[in-house]
Amino acid sequence: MKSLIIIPTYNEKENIKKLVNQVTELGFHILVIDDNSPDGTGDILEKLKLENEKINIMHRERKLGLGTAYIQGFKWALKRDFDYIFTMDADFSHNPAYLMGFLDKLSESDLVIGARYVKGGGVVNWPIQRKIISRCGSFYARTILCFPIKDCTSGFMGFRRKVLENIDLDEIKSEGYGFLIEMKYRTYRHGYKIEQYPIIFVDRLHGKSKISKNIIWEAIFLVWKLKFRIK
Ligand SMILES: Nc1nc2c(ncn2[C@@H]2O[C@H](COP(=O)(O)OP(=O)(O)OP(=O)(O)O)[C@@H](O)[C@H]2O)c(=O)[nH]1
Ligand SMILES: [Mg+2]
Repeated sequence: MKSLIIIPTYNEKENIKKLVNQVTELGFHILVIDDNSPDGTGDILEKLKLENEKINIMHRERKLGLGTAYIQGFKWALKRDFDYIFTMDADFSHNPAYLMGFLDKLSESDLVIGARYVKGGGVVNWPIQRKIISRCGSFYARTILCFPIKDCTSGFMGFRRKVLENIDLDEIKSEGYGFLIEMKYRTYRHGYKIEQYPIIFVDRLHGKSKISKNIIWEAIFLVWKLKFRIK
């Protein structure tokens, strides 16, 4: 069984080397999708790749967003022989140590979600406002879409290949949090088995957050679109 970890990056020079080393040492292949980071993340990756054959890099011309990065990454993985495909942030909010547990759960489920808002999960170092927005966002999406997912905006996920083969990736146009909700909802509507795996999410120690207010608004409207469009 072969697994690929897809990691989108934009200005992650403080994190990328350590992260890539930790993930590949666990035996995983990695695809980093870098949007021409002005801080030179792409160059650091090219150097690392010379010594590590598990590293793959996709360079994009400019900052094109998390959603399109993942869609391109999924398509790249499906052209190759990967059985399990994971999504993960580069900023160590998603601890690579959980990947083995995800993999274990994927033997009996189709999607594993690293979930903060289940028993055993949690968030460390976020200000109270951010905690409230995130929890309310998940509650809002779960209620409107009537689906039993506790952490709808988690970006730490593991998919069985067949899920990505059967979701129409070209139909997905959402970004940021909207994209993360949409992937979970489409997987659920297809009837796939979803496992919520408790994780402790730690706020980034290095580098800056790239999320914007627009992305929160987009997610608020998207939930209604998904409710009426996806049967
Ligand atoms: N390729 C690419 N990667 C991106 C883009 N925007 C964000 N990322 C990466 O996506 C991941 C998540 O972005 P973050 O800024 O950490 O977003 P977040 O985790 O919601 O916000 P923080 O909690 O503040 O870190 C990180 O690995 C970023 O480097 C983008 O436009 N293109
Ligand atoms: Mg982050």
